[in-house]
Amino acid sequence: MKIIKATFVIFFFCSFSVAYGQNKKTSFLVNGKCEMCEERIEKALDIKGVNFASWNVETKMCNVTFNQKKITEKEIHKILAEVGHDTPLCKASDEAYNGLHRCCHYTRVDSLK
Ligand SMILES: [Cu+2]
Repeated sequence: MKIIKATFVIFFFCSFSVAYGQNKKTSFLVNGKCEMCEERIEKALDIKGVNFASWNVETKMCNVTFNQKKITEKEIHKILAEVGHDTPLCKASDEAYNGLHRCCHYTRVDSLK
């Protein structure tokens, strides 16, 4: 009976750590300007594999928790570039940037090219 109990406890902890290990918390810069950008960024990351996404209009930092089995960090950067926002890993196309609302035209940094 003790062995069964011990096995169960070990199994429980193993499955817990595996599930926990798949989730990664990260924070990176996303260029943007206003609350409309915040909405666009957070909406773009409302996808499978991303558990949490929040962008701060003042710090321009995006906090993301995602499932590494379902999506990679690079893919997240790519998605943000596709909706027009430069990140340190992925630059938005001129087309995507120009498609943004006038008030969202943030200053592009050359180092992000
Ligand atoms: Cu904006």
